[in-house]
Amino acid sequence: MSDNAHLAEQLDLISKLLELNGADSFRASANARAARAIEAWPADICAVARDRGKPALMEIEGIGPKLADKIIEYSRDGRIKELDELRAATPAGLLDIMQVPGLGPKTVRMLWQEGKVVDRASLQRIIDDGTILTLPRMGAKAVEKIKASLALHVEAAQRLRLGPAAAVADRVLAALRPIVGDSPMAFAGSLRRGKDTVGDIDVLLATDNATISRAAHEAFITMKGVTGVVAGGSAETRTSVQMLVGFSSRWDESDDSPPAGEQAGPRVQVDLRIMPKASFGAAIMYFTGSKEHNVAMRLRALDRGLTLNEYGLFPEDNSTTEAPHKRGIAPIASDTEEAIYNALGLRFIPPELRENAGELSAFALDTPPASAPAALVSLSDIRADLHAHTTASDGVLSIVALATEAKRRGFHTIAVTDHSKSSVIAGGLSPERLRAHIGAIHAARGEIDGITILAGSEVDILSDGSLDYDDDLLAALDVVVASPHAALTQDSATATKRLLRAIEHPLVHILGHPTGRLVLRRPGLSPDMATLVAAAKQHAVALEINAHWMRLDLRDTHIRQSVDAGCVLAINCDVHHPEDFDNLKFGVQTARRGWLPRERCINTWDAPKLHTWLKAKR
Ligand code: DGT
Ligand code: CA
Ligand code: CA
Ligand code: ZN
Repeated sequence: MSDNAHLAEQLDLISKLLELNGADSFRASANARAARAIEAWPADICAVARDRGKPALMEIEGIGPKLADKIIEYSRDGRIKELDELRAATPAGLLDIMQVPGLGPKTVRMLWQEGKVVDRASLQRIIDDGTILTLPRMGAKAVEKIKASLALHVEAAQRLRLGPAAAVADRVLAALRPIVGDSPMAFAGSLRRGKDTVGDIDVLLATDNATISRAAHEAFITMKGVTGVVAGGSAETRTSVQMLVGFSSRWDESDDSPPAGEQAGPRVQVDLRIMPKASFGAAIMYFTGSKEHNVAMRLRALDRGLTLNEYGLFPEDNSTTEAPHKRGIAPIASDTEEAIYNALGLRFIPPELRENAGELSAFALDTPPASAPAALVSLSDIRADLHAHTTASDGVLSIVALATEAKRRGFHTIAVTDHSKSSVIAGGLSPERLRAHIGAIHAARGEIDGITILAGSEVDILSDGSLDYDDDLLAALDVVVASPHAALTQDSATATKRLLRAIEHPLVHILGHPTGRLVLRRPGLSPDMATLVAAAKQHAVALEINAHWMRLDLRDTHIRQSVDAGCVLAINCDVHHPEDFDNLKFGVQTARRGWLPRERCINTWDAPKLHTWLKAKR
């Protein structure tokens, strides 16, 4: 973390603690304002303090004499005494509660003063016994929100988002690959199923070679980033370690490369299981899960007089003492998942579908081809991205650089959709700037060929469902993505009306990240999905699956509802940075979890079909 970011964080905390302790609000907001100024300051603020002193600091908008003194103190001592004192004067449990999103200092102060809350346990107590409802401003709805935030906060401490988890798994496989040669190795569990969060990472290695097995075990527990070996399990075939997540991202509050020698930051457990080569298929099937899918599979085997476990599918077995593989009984199928599914009368079931949500009957071999599910969307099917930002708003790429990157990735179409005027922090465009931007997009078409650059906008859906630009301006765009960004705590009925209005707007093509949720951070809107998907179908609006692992919005269950209702969907990367295109795989996995067929995903269509679909609304 840069000094500016760290200092800004400290001042923000001072502001919050002042408010929590009932200091006058002017003092609190002066600290918060300074924090924002410092965060946005393009150069090292401590260098300004050291080299040019107090007068130079006070020239910065938002920094007065008292704040300038604090900055000087920080640049000299690396700390601020006022913060130490405030911390000492505040119950530690309240500092913890303030970390919960949605619980601001004002609310926490009231809970403390009026409800005698001092930590999470006492907060939970007054929620459980209902006394919280007797406190000022604590109606049933407000309490529901606090409950949801608390649950999310607890979950966030125990689970990891898909993107960082996949990066850890890739690092683990890369570390082991040179040691295990061409032995089969893969990750399994919820990560392979593409769930939006994972509890731990399961890695499987198949080898019959004791030397490789020992070396892999040794390399695994000494990998870079390992902070501890978890006890338990027979060491050679099952090992668990704690590993630093160490993943840098513009979304994560934590900077991940901890200073040398310091082992800070979030961790995740990684399990390594080493299996005999002959049972790799059975093992990866078992450890991919889900548990519910496994149970259903085992019952299907039993129905056929067979036994299924992580070593294989075995003939009828009446022994209660020892598993069949231990008694030298040969499996019917074990080396590949496909062989096992086939032996149980099933076609191969993609991992993303293994949730015991109808996949066994849908993939039965005796299902007539006409009623078998259509081919699911896959990564290589995606040929277009319809939601991307440039330097005109909050992206880092120019129009041409964005198009060049999209072309390099094999896309035939890229839509430039910068933010609209109400997204002030994201640099949203005024109508005049958007008109000029459309001109710039048209001009960029002359600078690169082999890809279609569409002029678009990610237009804000305001809290009442109206859009952030006039219709005549929207009509000048090739593509309109309408997204909610503010007022994301609206109640369900209001949110439904709001989003419905955007869907019914004749110039809107795509409903962008429809709920605005952030995984493990913010619940977002909870509209009535049945109403929305019916309207989206009727008005031919594509619902977006935002592929960023922080969003994955729509989520899997919503996607399935949309698919069942006959909607088309879009999978978009919401690119701000060139690497954001890499998130596409998470969007596709989420789409597959929602059973999205290829032809119902507009990003898979060829250029003429996609462009015709877009023009139908112009
Ligand atoms: P997670 O880690 O909480 O995100 O979820 P999973 O699905 O990765 O679960 P995990 O890591 O506990 O176990 C990996 C897989 O191993 C799981 O998906 C299915 C299988 N498995 C684990 N425990 C059991 C069990 O008690 N019964 C059955 N049938 N399968 C299990
Ligand atoms: Ca797992
Ligand atoms: Ca596990
Ligand atoms: Zn957006």
